[in-house]
Amino acid sequence: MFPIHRHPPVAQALDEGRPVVALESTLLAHGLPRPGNVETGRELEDVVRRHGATPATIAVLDGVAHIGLSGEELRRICSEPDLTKLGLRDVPVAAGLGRSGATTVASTAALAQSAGISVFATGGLGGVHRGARDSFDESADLDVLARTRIVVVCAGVKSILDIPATLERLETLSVAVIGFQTFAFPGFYVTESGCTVDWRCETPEEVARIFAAADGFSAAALVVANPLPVHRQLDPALHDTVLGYALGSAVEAGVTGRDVTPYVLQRLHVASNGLTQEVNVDLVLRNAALAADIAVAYSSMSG
Ligand code: PSU
Ligand code: MN
Repeated sequence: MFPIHRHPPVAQALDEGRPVVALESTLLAHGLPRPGNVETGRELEDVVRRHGATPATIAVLDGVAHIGLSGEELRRICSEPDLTKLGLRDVPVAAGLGRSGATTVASTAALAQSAGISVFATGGLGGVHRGARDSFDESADLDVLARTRIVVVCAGVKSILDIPATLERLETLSVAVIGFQTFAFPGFYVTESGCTVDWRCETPEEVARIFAAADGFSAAALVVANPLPVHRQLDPALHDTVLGYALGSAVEAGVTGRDVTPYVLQRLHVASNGLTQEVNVDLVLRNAALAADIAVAYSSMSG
């Protein structure tokens, strides 16, 4: 049997039908530099609590999938050397071998759903990489979202990707994408990606109603795109400059597979003197707050 452990406060909240928000660990372990990532992990959990929900940071420790982490376990995920990045296909392998790792959007969403959690916050989804026509590099996030019933709050998809192609794939996969108070699809570090979405909604209650309406009909995720306000985005000109450099340096270094995204994010943090990191933390915290509001609205509807 697949080994899964529910952190006691999370188990209690789920059993009592109280709102819970899943948080992923790859963005902490592989997307943000150490040692500040631990602080971000704690802040994410705090913001979810302040908005009335119970946080469940998800990771695999010594072969056991953890739904919610203790303070010590969170520290471990943020500091263990050479911690593995676990996509969905890697999770049973790590479980069978007794290994540890951080979970991506794909594996976190799947684990959250299996634990009965309905709302999940991340930074930016994975998607179709630039040059995917040759490399075939498309994040497993997309395929898993097509068959995982969960609300995912994000600031769009990471701007290192081919954003129009990613939106096309989400349409093909029948994953609904809704702008939160906007029709402009966000560009992760920047408020607008230049792409638009077909639907917008204005309140957490509306998101909860949409998710509830899909019950028994759609098995796919509902993606809620929550842009940064303009005054908090990364300067778009700086964004384009550092992104060009970071993508070029990944090609030069010959990075492939699951290392691409962490490598490019790390190059961005260095090239921008830490500005991309600050913006990344800011947007994830905002997504966690909105996710908690949605979880509260959804649980008061279903309860
Ligand atoms: N959001 C962030 N930072 C990240 C990620 C999301 O703000 O590092 C991670 C997520 O875990 C996502 C992963 O699933 O990047 C995508 O990796 P890949 O492109 O290899 O599928
Ligand atoms: Mn990939």
